[in-house]
Amino acid sequence: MSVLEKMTSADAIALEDKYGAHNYHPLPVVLSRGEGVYVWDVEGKKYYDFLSAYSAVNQGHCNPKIVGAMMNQAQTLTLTSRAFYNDQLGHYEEFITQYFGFDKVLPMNTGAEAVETAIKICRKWAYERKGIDEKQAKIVVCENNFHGRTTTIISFSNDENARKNFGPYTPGFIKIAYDDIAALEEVLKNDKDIAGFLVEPIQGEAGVYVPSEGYLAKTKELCEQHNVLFIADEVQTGIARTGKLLACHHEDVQPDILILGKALSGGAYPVSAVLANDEIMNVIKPGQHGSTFGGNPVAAAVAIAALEVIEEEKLSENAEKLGKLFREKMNEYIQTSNIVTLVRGKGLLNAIVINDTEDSSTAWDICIKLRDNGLLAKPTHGNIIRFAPPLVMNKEQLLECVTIITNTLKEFENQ
Ligand code: IF1
Repeated sequence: MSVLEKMTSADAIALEDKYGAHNYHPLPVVLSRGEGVYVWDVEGKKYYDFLSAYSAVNQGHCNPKIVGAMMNQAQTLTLTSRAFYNDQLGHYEEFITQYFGFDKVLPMNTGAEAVETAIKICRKWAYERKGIDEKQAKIVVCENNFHGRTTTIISFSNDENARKNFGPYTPGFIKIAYDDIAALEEVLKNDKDIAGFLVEPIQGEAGVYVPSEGYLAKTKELCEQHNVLFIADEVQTGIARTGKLLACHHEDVQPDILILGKALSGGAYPVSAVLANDEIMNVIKPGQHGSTFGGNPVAAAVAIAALEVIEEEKLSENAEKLGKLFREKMNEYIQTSNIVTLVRGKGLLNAIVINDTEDSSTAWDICIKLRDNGLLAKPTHGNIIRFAPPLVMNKEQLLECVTIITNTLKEFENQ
């Protein structure tokens, strides 16, 4: 194809199919531009983005303040490695620790790296502060968790597709049912080697499962009683997505270890972070953990801008308000629907359950139709469709999206 010919969606898909690993099955749409709540495909068709890159683009596509901070730093100093200091990192560390209320931050790049970092810190704290015997520390996790794709993380996944034939698996994890306080209490009472409890405040990938009111507060309390670290994975639920700065804040819970990613950069750059207080974070000494890009000057500048946007544009409040409106409108529709059984979520992290079997293609077919009608979303597992627009959406845009969604669903009624 000559460089003068404009690439079509089909060309782009064919190139990825031929030269790219087949580790995804994307919805057939090829995006070339994003701005705020909108994205455009290579043919120029405009869509509402109702996935936000899995809640990484909370501040809207190509947010001017975030991109401006990135461009400014990128033409000044991009990477020094941590072999030397740089003039952005200390300022960022002070900013983010005060923003979330912790003594220290360990800067990383991806969510999975931050989860791995939290696991390492928790284990080291268990041996050097709690006094658990070396190599005996265990971390409690929940059934149907999603914390990333590294070998250790998929070792404690129960999603066969995510873990099959990637063994041998990392030991030291105990799985319990999500939203089951008694199950956690049972483990903590009977096993002296528990170092931490790693939990998503809302299980995103599993299908946006919101735990019972009080679950986070009660499990945090149990962890305190048993000297176990409460580790909140807010990679997807954090940064205003659920209507509070952190999903833990709905129950006034301050985690012992906080994991952030995705919207920490507004989707402009890979930035993740692990936050904790000194008595936990100070178990890490020089040379014991790190990464080439962790804490780089561009990440520092981008993350400050991304967090400032959350505050300046009151995106937590907007997510809370529009999320309630979304669920209210969807519930009105569901009263008369035979294709949707329920809507659930918090803030602007929501999902609908399609009235069909898990292995049916109905949810996928609905997302294809939503695409044709100008809105992009994707099923999570089987018959569940996640809806997560950028938090900069306004009421008129949300109501237009509700109309697109309900009109599309009506095409599948009584089929
Ligand atoms: C994929 C899922 C969402 C996460 C939580 C850690 C990570 C994620 C709670 C790791 C990442 C992404 C990964 C991406 C799709 C997306 C996802 F479907 F995989 F599960 F959002 F629900 N903790 N989630 O949600 O962060 O290393 O990706 O930066 O792998 O397909 P990461």
